[in-house]
Amino acid sequence: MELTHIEHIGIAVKDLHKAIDYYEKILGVHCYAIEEVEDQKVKTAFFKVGQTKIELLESTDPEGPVGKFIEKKGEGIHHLAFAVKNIEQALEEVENKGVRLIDHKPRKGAEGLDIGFLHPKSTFGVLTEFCENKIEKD
Ligand code: CMX
Repeated sequence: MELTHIEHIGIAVKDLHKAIDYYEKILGVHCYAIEEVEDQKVKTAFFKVGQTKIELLESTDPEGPVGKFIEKKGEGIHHLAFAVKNIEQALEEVENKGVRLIDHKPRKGAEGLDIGFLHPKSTFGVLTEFCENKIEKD
């Protein structure tokens, strides 16, 4: 398995537009995309800082993963996403080493990436995502 870089850091927020204002007007980074991911029950906003992205996540459903996270823990860092070279192989490899997976097979996430989550109870409390950009490779 090869992790190439930190693809993005996911941050749960209550109000996407207020959070976008902070990143744009105070930190001076440009929001280059807003996208709803229905499957994940979130609306996302993306910023680039070097080759790492910041993904802001506003829940669209209190029963979704981000809605439940905010209810329990409040706003804050929600997950850490690593870019991997081969997501199917990376998920299989960590599972064989005893890590509990949320996704046994990749699914489609924001920006068309293939994504898969590792359970935070198995990863020292950090919800961890693997991402592979198959679009760039086509
Ligand atoms: N980071 C760390 N720990 C987390 C967590 C997070 N983001 N979300 C939940 N947990 C913890 C809970 O606090 C709970 O801990 P305790 O048992 O000590 O209280 C534990 O994980 C299990 O929580 P749960 O109530 O049993 O399960 P949930 O229904 O809250 O689901 C999780 C948790 C991680 C399995 C679920 O959120 C999930 O499947 N996440 C993956 C998908 C996702 O997060 N999508 C949103 C982002 C999409 C995108 O990037 O586009």
